[in-house]
Amino acid sequence: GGATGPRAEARWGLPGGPAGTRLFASYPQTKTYFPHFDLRPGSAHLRTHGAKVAAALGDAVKSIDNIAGALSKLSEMHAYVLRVDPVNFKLLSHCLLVTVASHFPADFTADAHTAWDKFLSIVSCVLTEKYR
Ligand code: ZNH
Repeated sequence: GGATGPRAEARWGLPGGPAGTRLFASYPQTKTYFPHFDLRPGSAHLRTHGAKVAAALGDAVKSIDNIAGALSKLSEMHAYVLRVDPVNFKLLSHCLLVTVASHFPADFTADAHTAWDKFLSIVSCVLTEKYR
């Protein structure tokens, strides 16, 4: 991507915490995966976990030609241990997109939108492919 495509955000630090806050506020059913977390906006759990998710997305960007390889451990974990319903990946991707757009409104061009959408679709595919 361009000015605010996935590559740029990986450098600046993706706002993973705020995306999680949006996820749990807009789609409360997703909270059932985190009964052991304090999910109030800005909580330490949200910030720590958001940073982990953002770091994984950064790894995916660094291995943009082999995202499946970069995320294979996480793919197994989400399929076999966490058992997250694949539907939720669409919801999180949407929240990530909205978060990036609202943090970087001027840079969120149609091209940046397209790049993010494509990138998050690939990541979601990789993280859910072991279910099948
Ligand atoms: Zn997830 C975890 C990433 C989506 C749920 N994840 C996780 C981690 C990471 C991630 C990195 C950490 C790991 C370790 O620690 O080793 N994710 C991710 C990504 C994505 C995701 C990149 C996309 C984009 N997840 C998701 C969803 C859900 C989830 C959608 C639901 C809703 N995860 C989860 C859980 C966990 C995780 C539950 C665990 C947590 C704890 O800590 O406990």
